[in-house]
Amino acid sequence: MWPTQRMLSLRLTVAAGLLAAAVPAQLTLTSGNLVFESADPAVASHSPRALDLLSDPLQIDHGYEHWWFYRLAGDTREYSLRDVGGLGGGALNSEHGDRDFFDVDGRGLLKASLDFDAYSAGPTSGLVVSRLTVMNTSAAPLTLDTFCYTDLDIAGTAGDDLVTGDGESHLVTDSTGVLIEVRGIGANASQVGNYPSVRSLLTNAALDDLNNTLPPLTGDYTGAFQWTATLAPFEQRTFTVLLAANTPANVPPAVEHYGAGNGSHFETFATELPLQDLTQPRTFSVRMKGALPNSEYRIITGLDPWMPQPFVPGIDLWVLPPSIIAVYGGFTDASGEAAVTYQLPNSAYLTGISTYHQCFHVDPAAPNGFAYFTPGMRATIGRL
Ligand SMILES: [Ca+2]
Ligand SMILES: [Ca+2]
Ligand SMILES: [Ca+2]
Repeated sequence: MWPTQRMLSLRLTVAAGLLAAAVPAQLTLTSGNLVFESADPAVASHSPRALDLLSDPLQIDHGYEHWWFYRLAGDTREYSLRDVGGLGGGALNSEHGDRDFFDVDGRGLLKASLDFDAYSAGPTSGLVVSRLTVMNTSAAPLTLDTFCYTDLDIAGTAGDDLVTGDGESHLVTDSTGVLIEVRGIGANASQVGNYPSVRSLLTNAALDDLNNTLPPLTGDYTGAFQWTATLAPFEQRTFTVLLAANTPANVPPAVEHYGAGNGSHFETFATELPLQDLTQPRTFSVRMKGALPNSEYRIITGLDPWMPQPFVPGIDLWVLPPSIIAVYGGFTDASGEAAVTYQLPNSAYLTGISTYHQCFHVDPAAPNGFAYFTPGMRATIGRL
């Protein structure tokens, strides 16, 4: 009895260790003096996750909480993105980490990827990009509201912060002069308020929309942005919030998904943003996952997006055909993945240019009988 029990206990301990190792307690990204930390998604709680945001040699924490929420048409409250329905991801390198929610809340309707990128812009400045990409994995259109909540306490002190800005930009500072912008790109609504007014809206059991109470605000800054979108089956959309510390971030790097594929398993993605960095060589990889192992694939890159037309029957092209500048292909690896990596030349003239990408792989089981295709992915070369 005893050895068996002991072995079982050991195996359970090892299994628990492996599970714990799969998703660390928190995600930590560093770039120069910029440090970004986001606590684990919760299993039960709808509370926003703890945020650490440090940006200068003094290494003082200006962050308190930051997280994403959603509500589908028909829901009677907002939900935090939680560890329910399968969770993956982690820190892939010092500047990029992600959280993959395989089946959000186990509802069989949505999958989501939360990507964080941290880039130093100087000894006292840097940019964190927090972007949520969702896909409608169901066979019917879904109307979705997404919310991004942030609580900053500039210089580690709450209650003395001064907020200016508008419905897409909250500029938060205090007497120390540290300035952090929270920018909700393309947000449909916004709200600022003293803790915990906005937080309560997103975490309580009632349905709430942000009411466009905008800056100025003095006190304990909290703020949120809201986007409303209807997604067709297999359509993917990206929502982006920037945390810009002591930098104007006039041309931020960006990766945004658009359009729809012909299945929910096959995706294109990026694990770094295209950054024009004159201090070091940078690359940008267009990646694909979820394809068949060892299957023939193509990755296309163009300079303009396209609304699909009946050009190739059974394929929706999300890149304008005459704008295509590169077609890369081969066979996927044993995991059904592939990637093409571009060098970003050391030229400021590329700043602000967007490229458009889409992936394909051969599979006779696809709805069209020959291939799966992904939604489109737009990448904009930024500079800090
Ligand atoms: Ca303060
Ligand atoms: Ca609510
Ligand atoms: Ca605050």
